[in-house]
Amino acid sequence: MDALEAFSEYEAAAIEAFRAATSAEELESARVEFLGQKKGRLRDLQKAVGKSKPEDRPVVGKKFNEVKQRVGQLLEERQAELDQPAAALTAIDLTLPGEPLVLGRRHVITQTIDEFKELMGRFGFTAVEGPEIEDETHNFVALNIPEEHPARDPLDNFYFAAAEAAAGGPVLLRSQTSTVQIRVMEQSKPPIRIVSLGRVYRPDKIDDTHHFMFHQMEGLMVGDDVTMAQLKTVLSLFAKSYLGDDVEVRFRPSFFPFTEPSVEVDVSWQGGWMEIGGAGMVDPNVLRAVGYDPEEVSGFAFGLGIERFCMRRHNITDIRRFHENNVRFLSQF
Ligand code: FA5
Repeated sequence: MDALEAFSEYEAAAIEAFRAATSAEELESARVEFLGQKKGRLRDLQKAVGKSKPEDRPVVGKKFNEVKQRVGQLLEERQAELDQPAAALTAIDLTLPGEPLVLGRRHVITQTIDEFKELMGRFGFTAVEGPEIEDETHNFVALNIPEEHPARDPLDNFYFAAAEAAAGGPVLLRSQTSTVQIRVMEQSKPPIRIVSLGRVYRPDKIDDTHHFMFHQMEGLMVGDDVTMAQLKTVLSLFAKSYLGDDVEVRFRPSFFPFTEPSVEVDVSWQGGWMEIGGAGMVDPNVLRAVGYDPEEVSGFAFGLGIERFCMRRHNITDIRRFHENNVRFLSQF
């Protein structure tokens, strides 16, 4: 085989080997084989040039340089291809729309809670927290709810039978945020102006406006001369601030063991009224239970249904929507 024939065979083999290389490592070993300086095919070709007839040598030498250069260039091209693989580029269709980035958001009830805290903060009420698992003292006894009262019926509450022995008495999921009134008054002296927002639990039958787990905002103001007129003003202003100036607020005489007198609060909705909470003047028995003197201080308290307010504001007609985790529903708020 003469030198020129060896050149073309070398070039063809190099093309084949470069093409077959699919990684940087494979291409590197092909480079060593075809373009390595110390050993490999190039050295053999060089020897072939040396062995050619002296009169042919200039032509053969020129061809050798040409083929060496071409193979060097082919190597570079393949290197560039492997750096940015053509296969991967065709596998991605750049004209397809991208995957949308869905951002999470706070639940509408959480948003409502934050807004309530903000509004009540402007009236001078500080937000405090209380536990969701309670004893009977805070959920009933200190709130003037006697043993035989129907609100204490085991069927109307979620009691933890198993925890009773360890806790040294009955333990239940709180059925109202009024528990926090007691906890705050036990720990501090008047004047008091707090709100407490959180979950409460009752085995109520679920319908459009009732759930077994819902949220309340409790409010408590105690001081030298706190009056029913102040209570009605705060609640009316709060309802109008959150629901709009055109909302009507109605107070109906009612009864709660821990307030006297007591009212139920309704707001106008869809041509009728929606009950949104209970309220009243803190009962002297409750003040006494926490060591206050009812001759010295008076107070008002209220408990509002947060879901009910939120439904009224956003025209949500079914309380179950809050718990279904339907992204299309939740992403509206
Ligand atoms: C109470 O829970 C009293 N603790 C309120 C109170 C506080 C009165 C302080 C006086 C002083 P009531 O059971 O009515 O009251 O509940 C208050 C509000 O919670 C209701 O008006 C309603 O808006 C809401 N609510 C009651 N039950 C449910 C339920 N199952 N699902 C959703 N919201 C409810």
